[in-house]
Amino acid sequence: MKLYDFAPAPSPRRVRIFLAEKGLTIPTVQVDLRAGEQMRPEFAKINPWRTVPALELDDGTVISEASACCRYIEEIHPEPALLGRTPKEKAVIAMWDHHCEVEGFLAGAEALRNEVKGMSGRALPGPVGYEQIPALAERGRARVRHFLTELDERLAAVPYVAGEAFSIADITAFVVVEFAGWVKLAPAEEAVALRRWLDGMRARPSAKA
Ligand SMILES: N[C@@H](CCC(=O)N[C@@H](CS)C(=O)NCC(=O)O)C(=O)O
Repeated sequence: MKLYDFAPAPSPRRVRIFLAEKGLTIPTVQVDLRAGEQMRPEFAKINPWRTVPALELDDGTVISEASACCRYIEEIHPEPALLGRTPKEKAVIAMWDHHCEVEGFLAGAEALRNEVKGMSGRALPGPVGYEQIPALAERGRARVRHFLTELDERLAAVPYVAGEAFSIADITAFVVVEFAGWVKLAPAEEAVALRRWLDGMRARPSAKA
């Protein structure tokens, strides 16, 4: 098994943190997104969606999408359980993880990719070169602000994003909060619960992944 990765990018970081929480180390292949290596025909053969992470199994199967990579890893290394154990836990964790991905991560990507000059003609990842829409950058920023407020409210009520136990939803939310810094958005001073949780996340050894 090997991971197609790009160290500075947030999506593969979700998988790296997940692996670290499992105590696993696997070989990685760096795909330099800044140099456009994801667009090379060699990589297109591995992942036609031209994104990282992509997990290549020993039989040649390639699993793209960070959440799917994590699902596979959980299935083959169930401990510690990060996707839940009971039907209820699994569904609640999946709900929060998906919410953090769609309302947090994709909002951040919307802000960044529609704003940064270097991403002109790259407003969405993938093989199609979509142009930037500046209004979407504004909307993305508003969505990230809302997400951070909502996350603070959630973490004022429960210790971890999906409830009582650490899970993949914390990993996704953590990557989102750090990614928000790329568009100069951070938890507000008064977001005490979010800041406390963030300190805990940063103190975990997996945060270095
Ligand atoms: N939904 C995908 C998103 C992957 C994604 O957007 N990856 C970015 C890096 S964070 C990428 O590969 N970008 C390539 C590009 O911008 O051309 C996942 O969760 O894996």
